[in-house]
Amino acid sequence: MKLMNYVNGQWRDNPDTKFTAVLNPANGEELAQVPLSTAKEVDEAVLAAKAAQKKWAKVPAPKRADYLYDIGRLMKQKKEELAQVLTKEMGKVIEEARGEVQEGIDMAYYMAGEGRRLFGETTPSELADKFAMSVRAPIGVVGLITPWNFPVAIATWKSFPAIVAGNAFIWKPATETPMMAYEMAKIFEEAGLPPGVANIVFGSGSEVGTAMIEHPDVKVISFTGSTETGRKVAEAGGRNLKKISLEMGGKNAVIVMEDANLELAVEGILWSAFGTAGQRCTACSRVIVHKDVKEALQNLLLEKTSALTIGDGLDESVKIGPVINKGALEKTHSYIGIGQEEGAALLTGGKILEEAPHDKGHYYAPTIFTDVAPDMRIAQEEIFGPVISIIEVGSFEEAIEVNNSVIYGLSSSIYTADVNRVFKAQRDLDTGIVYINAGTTGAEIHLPFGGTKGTGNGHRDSGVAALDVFTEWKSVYVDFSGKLQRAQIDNDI
Ligand code: UN1
Repeated sequence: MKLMNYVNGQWRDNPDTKFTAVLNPANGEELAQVPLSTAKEVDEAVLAAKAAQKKWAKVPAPKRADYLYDIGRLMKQKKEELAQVLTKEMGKVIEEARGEVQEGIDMAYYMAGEGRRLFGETTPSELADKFAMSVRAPIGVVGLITPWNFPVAIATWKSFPAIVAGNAFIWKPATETPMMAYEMAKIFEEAGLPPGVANIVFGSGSEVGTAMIEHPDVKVISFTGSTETGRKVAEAGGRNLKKISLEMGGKNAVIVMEDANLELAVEGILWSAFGTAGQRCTACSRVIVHKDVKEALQNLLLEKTSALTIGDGLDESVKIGPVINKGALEKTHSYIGIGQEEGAALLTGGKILEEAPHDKGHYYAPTIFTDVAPDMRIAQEEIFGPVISIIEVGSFEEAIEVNNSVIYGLSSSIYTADVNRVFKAQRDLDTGIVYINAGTTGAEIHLPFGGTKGTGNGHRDSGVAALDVFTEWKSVYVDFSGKLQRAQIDNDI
């Protein structure tokens, strides 16, 4: 199957376009061919989006939201079909794929509700017979660049607020996972979204992404991906005076204090560390444990890890799917040598699974390092694979300090029974998301999603905060005095 761009409500192909194969990471099977579009296709999409946006901005927000209710309903109807495609192209296990599609459905209904709110503010004027208010205005054409690890959910975090706020968008999905975008384009079409409001241009970041960032008519770039790429997006976007919203890496930790429920903590760690084969920006990759319970926690972790089944995510009994591609496999594996050289002890895993039934896909054994020092590379750098580092600490204060000692600040978690520690932790953990007695993953769509430090640049996806990315404040003054009233001058009442 050859995928086509979706521009101005049409499926477009170009005889000169080159393609690349989309491969199932579980078995290497070719699923589709994805176009590698060029700046020309981006220009065409922006032109269509610009024309469509002018009309779309005039559609009342509750009516714009009606399309999102339809999109949500269609996603719900096709939930299983979408989840199957998602597992095939991305590799995550089917249960998680269903969860991800559900995240998109939730976002559709949540943002549809915003169509009847999109609250602004009324403010007293300093002058008599004058009315002042601030309203949220659409921005125009916006560019969305999304990653392969959450090909549908993250796209909905960005595209749905963009739609309800009255913008038109160009979406560049990751070339590894274009099929979910293709499915979403079909849903946009079926929901009758006016042509040009939603446009999808497939291709690489260096070609399509760059063309979007450089285009003068694209006013916002909302990007999720690595910190390294995000920095380039910010630099190019800055030069072009764009609003840039970045969601990037993480080095998330679970803290386990001596008063924690260890069984519960282990379940949370395994789910957050090895779910999605560790390929979430929220994945747990450090376990910071109090010395009194380190041994017990380690033993439990080892026992439960050995029971995890690894394989094709379409098999309902499988708990860990493949990593996305060979590059990811190699990058993950390179950290084993790095960790060992630094003096960490490998407790389990540390290998690429190469024998049947794992020989055709990209499978990595869930890996646990212990005796890790907080400043080792394995405890500082984002690996984005199923690897955790256990770090021992002697106190609550030290645990917080170690948690905050990385350049990232996305998610953190603490297991403790002490209510004072709970409140101190939620205040002092320097991350955009904090969990108490739960792992580092599982953010809900109606709360802001994002992080501090090297994880972001102050913006948030999802939640009501997403509207701040896709709207601009407009302050409106209505003078009904019938005479010239001068602010700051005629105000001595
Ligand atoms: C990501 O990690 O890239 O909070 C997104 C979570 C999911 C979203 C993760 N709801 O783990």
